[in-house]
Amino acid sequence: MKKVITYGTFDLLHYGHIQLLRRAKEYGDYLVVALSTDEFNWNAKQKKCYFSYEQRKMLLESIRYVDLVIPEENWEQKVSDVQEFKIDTFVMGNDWEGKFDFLKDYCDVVYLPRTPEISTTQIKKDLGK
Ligand code: C2G
Repeated sequence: MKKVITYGTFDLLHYGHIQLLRRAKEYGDYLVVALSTDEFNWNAKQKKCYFSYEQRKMLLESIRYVDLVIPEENWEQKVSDVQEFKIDTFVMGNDWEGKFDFLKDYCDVVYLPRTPEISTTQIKKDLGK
């Protein structure tokens, strides 16, 4: 069984996220999503999520491409995640191009083109109008 992992906040889940998850799943049979906790989002990414971790986790678990959701609590857990879950391929959107190449010692690393024109920031801006 080929296993894939990806990481993210996935707040205000939108079709760009779904496109990423759909393409990530094409690299294997089992997709693990490491979902940023509320604390990690705030402390490490200065992101204040609209939906809580539990709400974002429930949303992700309802997506057909997703097989398991685990918490992302820090920047350092990726190597141990890849080893613990016997991951074959790590996938991220290409806004992270090159940032996780250190994982190439442990698994394949794939950066996929982001879905243009949609982002949580854009949604919030448009709704604020
Ligand atoms: N994404 C995308 N197209 C968009 C928006 C997002 O392909 N229009 C992808 C991102 O590239 C990322 C994933 O969807 O691979 C999740 O996006 P975010 O929730 O914004 O993730 P981020 O905050 O970048 O967290 O350790 C890694 C971090 O946790 C990634």
